[in-house]
This record gives sequence, C-alpha cells and structure tokens, in this order.
Amino acid sequence: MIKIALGTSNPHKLEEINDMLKELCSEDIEFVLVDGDFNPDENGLTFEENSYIKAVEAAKIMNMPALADDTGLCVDALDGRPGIYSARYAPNQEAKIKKILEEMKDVSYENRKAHFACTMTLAAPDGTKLHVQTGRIDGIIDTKPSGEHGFGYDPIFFIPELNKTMAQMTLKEKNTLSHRARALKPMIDWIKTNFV
Ligand code: ITT
Repeated sequence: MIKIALGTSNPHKLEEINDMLKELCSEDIEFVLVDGDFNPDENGLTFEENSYIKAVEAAKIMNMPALADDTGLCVDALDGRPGIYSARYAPNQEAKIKKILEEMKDVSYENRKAHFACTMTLAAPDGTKLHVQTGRIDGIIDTKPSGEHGFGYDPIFFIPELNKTMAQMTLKEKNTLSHRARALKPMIDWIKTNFV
C-alpha cells in the first residue's frame, strides 16, 4: 500500500480528482489531502514549474510523495493568456471571465481557439521529481458564459464537437475528456507500474 498526498487548495479540483481516482485506483494506493492551509508561492514560469512547486511543498508537509497539478486557459487570440496567470487574471472568477470576454469581443468565431493545459507532477519530500504528465483539451471561447457545472473558466470554454461548454457537462462527462483526466490517467498508470 502506498500513500500519496494531493497538493491542492481548490475544492473543485479535488472533487474531480477524487471522482476519477475512485475508478482508476486500486486498494494499493491511498490519496490523502494535504493538511491545513495550502498556499505555496506559485512563482514558476511554466505549468510544470508551478506543479512541481506545489507537489514538493505538499510532499514536505505530509512527508510522503505528493501529486499536484497546475492548470491554465490558453487563448490563441490573446497570445496564450491568461496561461500560467489564470488564477491571478482578475480578483475573482466572475471578473476573470468578464475580462476575457471583453478582450475577445471583436474576435471572430474562427479566431476564438483556446485550450486548457494541465501539468501534473509527482514529487518526493526530498524534492525529487518522480514523474510529470500533461493533458490538454481544445475548444473555443464562447461569447457568453453558459452552464452551472464545473468551475473556473468552464462556462466560457465551448467544445464544438459536443455543442456544449465545459460547464454544461456533468462531472462524469468532464472527467472522461478533460485536460486533468488526460494527465491523471497516465499518471496513475505510471504510479501503478513504478510504485505499487
Ligand atoms: P491549487 O493551485 O491549490 O491546486 P488553483 O485554483 O490555484 O488551486 P491552478 O493554479 O491550477 O489551481 O488554476 C488556475 C486557475 O485556472 C484556477 O483559479 C481556475 O480559475 C482555472 N482552472 C483550473 N482548472 C480548471 C478547470 O478544470 N476548468 C476551468 N478552469 C480551471
């Protein structure tokens, strides 16, 4: 049996990861949430650097290997913004969405391409980077928010093939195709092969 800490302070992220872990994990792996207030200084310049900062911090606090993800919305017409600054793009989520819609107000449908990028790092308490996985999903930035599910930028992230925004998907649906699912599934496979 191996114990792995989850380094996040975002309850929505935690809900998604826990739901996926129920299906992906065997009894050999137990995930535990990092104790206390978790707010490491995410001063990296890439998703990978920030996911590593969070994973190592959680691993040190819990004295066990830890997994963390760093995620962002990258909008082509905004040169990849907000990207790694997705959490800090405006003071609250409503303002972040408003800011993007405002910046995109004159952008045509065909130029509204965007993707969610997620990088997950598994690290040890001594700072060893054990494994990294990335996941991505492509879509377009809608002209208005729709949907009640999900969190963050999900209400403006439209997936044309499914004719819905990420916030119009149930948790289960999002977890079949999301950037986070596409990083977590191979990460769990790696853990099962190399750890258990
Ligand atoms: P932790 O660092 O504690 O895990 P966080 O919310 O700061 O929590 P990120 O830095 O990875 O996590 O996320 C940056 C922002 O991107 C976050 O504040 C959300 O607004 C958004 N975000 C992350 N995952 C998302 C998802 O699956 N769907 C929509 N928006 C997401």
